Amino acid sequence: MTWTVAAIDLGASSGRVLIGTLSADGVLTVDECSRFPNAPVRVPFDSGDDLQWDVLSLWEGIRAGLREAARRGPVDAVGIDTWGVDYGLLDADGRLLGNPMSYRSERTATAVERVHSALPPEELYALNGIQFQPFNTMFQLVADTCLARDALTRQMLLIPDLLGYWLTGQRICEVSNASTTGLIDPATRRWSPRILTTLREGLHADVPAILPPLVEPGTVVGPVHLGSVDLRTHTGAPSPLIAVASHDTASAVVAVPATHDHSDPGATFGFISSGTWSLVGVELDAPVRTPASRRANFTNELGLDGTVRYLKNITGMWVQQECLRQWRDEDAGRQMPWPEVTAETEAATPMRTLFDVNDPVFAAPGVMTTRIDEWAERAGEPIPRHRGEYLRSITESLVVAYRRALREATRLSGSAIGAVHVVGGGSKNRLLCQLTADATGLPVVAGPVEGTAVGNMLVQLRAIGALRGGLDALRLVVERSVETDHYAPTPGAEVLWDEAERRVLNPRRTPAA
Ligand code: ADP
Ligand code: LRH
Repeated sequence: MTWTVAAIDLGASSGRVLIGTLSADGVLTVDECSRFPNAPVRVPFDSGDDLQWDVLSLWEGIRAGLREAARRGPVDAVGIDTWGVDYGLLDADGRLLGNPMSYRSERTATAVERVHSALPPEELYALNGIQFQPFNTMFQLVADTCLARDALTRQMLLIPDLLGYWLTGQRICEVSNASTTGLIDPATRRWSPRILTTLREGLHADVPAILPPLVEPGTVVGPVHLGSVDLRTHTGAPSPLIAVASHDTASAVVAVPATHDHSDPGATFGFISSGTWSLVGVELDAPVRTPASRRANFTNELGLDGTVRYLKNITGMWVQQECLRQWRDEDAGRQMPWPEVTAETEAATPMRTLFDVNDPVFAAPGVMTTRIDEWAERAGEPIPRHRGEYLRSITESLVVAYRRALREATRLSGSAIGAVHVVGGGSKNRLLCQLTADATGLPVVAGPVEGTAVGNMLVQLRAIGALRGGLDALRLVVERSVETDHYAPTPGAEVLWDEAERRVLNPRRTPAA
C-alpha cells in the first residue's frame, strides 16, 4: 500500500505545502502543492513601528495548499513545522490578539535586563542550555507583559501550534519547538520549574498560566477541519494532524541522510541547515551546558526521540536575501534569477572581502550593502565593487562561520565529525558547499533541499504506522529516496581558511566614524 502525507513547512522566506507519497518499497516522493512568500512586515504604532508576521496570508496559503492536496487524493496525515521562538497570544475565547511579532522586532532590551537581573546568564544557561539571543521567546513574553494586550492574554501558542489549533481546535505545545523558548530544561524535556517560578514571582510575568501542555513529536493532535473541503485518509477517516518535530531545524535534522557510525560512539555527522538562518552543529544524546559552551553561545535544542541538537545559530542567507530584495527595489521590481546570482558569485574575485555575518548590524531588514561596506571599512577589508563581489563575500563569510561553528561543536561536545550534511535551500548553492568542504577539510553531502518538509513527513509516517524504527530507519528512507550532491575537499585548501578566519575574528579595526 502507498501512504500520502501533507507537510506544511513555513520558513522565514517562504511557506510551502508539500505532499509526500511513500511507496510500498519504502521510497518517499515529494511534490509541491503550494508555495507562498513570507517576510516580516513593518507596522507603525503611536511611538514607533513593529515587525509582524502576516499570519493571515500564511493561513490562506496553507488552506490553498491543503485544498490542492485533497484535490490530488487521500491525505493520511498532516504535519506543521515553522521557524522557532515566535508565537501568537489568545484571549479567553481562543481569538488571536493581533499578528504574531517577528523575532526581528527589537522590543526586548529591557526584558533581557530584567530576566538577567533575576537569573544571571550563567545560571540561566545551566538551566535551559539555550544560546542567548535577545529574541528568545522568554524575553519576548516578558516584554509582552508590559503591553496593554497582556490583560486579555490567556494562552501562548508557538506558530506551528497556533496553526494546528486553527486546523483542529486542539491546543498543545510540541517540545522541539518549545525548546527554543528558553523555558525548557533540555535534560527532562519539561518546562523548567525554576525558570517559570522566577518569571512569575520575581518578574510578575505569569508565563506559566499561559503555557499549553507539552507533547513529544509523533503525538496525534486531532482531526483536521478545513471548512467546506474534506481532508480524508485512504480509509475515508478524517485526516489527523500529527505534532511533528515542529521546529523547522528539528525536522531538517531528522531528514539528514546519515546514520551514526555505531562502531565509534564518538563519531557523528555535522549538519548545516541552510536557509534564512544557518543552523550548524551536531546531534547528541544529552545537552552540553558547560561554561565554555555558554561562552561560545552554543545551544541545546530538542529533537526527535530524545536527541539534542547542539548547534550555533548563524545569520544565514538572510544577508543575501536582503541584498537581493534591495537590488530588486533598485531595479524597478526585477528579481535577479538564481542562475544569474550563481554566475555572478562564481565569477567574482575570491577571498576579497570577508565580514562577520553574525554581527548584530546585519539582523534588521533593510538596505544591506551599506552595512557590509561600513563593516568592511572599519575592518580594513576592501569594499565590494559590484553585485558579484557582495554575493561572493556573503558566501565566503558564511563559510568562515560554518567552519568555526563545526570546529567548536566538536571541541565542546567531544564528538568527531566524519562528514558535513547541508540541507535546505543553501544546499543548492554549489560554491557554498564546495567551499565548506575546502574550509573544513571534510566531505560535504548536499540535500535534501526540502529537508524540513521531508523530516516533517517522516515523523507523520511513523506516527500513522507507515514506517517503523528510530532515527536511523527514518534516515535510511531519505538515503533511498533523495538524490544528494557530494563535494570532496580540495587538497591543501584548508590552510587558506585559517587566514580567512583570522581576518574575520581579528580585523585591523579602524575606529567607527
Ligand atoms: P527558509 O526555510 O528559511 O525560508 P529555504 O530553506 O527555503 O529558507 O532557503 C532559502 C535560500 O535557499 C535562499 O535564500 C537561497 O539562498 C537558497 N536558494 C534557493 N534556491 C536556490 C538556487 N536555485 N540556487 C542557489 N541558492 C538557492
Ligand atoms: C530557523 C529558526 C532558527 C532561529 C529561528 C528564529 O528557521 O527556526 O532556529 O532561531 O528560526
